[in-house]
Amino acid sequence: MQKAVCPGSFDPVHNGHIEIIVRAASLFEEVVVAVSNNPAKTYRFSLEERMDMISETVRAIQGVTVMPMGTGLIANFAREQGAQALVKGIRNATDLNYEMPMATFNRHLSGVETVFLPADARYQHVSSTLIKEITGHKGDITDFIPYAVAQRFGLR
Ligand code: COD
Repeated sequence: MQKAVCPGSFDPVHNGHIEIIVRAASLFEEVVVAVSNNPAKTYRFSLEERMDMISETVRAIQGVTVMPMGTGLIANFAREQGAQALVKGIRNATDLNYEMPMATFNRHLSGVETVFLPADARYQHVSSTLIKEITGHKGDITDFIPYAVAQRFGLR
């Protein structure tokens, strides 16, 4: 297989996401990190900020590019990109239960398979939501976020 899409909100990207992107890049020749921008959702960081933080973090990883997903279906985006797979990180049973029906619908809609990668044990508890909450209370989460994200939070 040649090309995969790693989709997400990445609000902000954290080391759990990055670890999945690195592993996807070791499996596929090309990896497109697709950054969603759902108008119905409120993001802490703008699409441009989220893309900048990821781009800065992954720029040394060969074969990885960062693109806006647009507001449509990820299945259409993946097919337009000529991707063979979507790659998703799975932290626990809740993630799996949430992702399984989407994987089946996405395959039905586009023929694109979903590849689940188990989250690394170091990051199984990490989510963008908790990163924002802890940072809001001045907690130290610098072990779990890339340098570019720490800078945006004013931690570096
Ligand atoms: N370790 C490993 N993986 C992780 C971790 C972690 N600590 N944290 C999150 N992940 C994984 C998530 O499981 C997910 O696979 C990915 O990283 C992105 O996570 P988030 O939280 O940034 O992104 P989400 O869950 O908000 O993104 C959802 C999508 C944008 C992918 C999804 O809603 C989508 O595809 N939307 C487009 C509309 C669509 O096509 N809907 C589906 C219809 S079937």
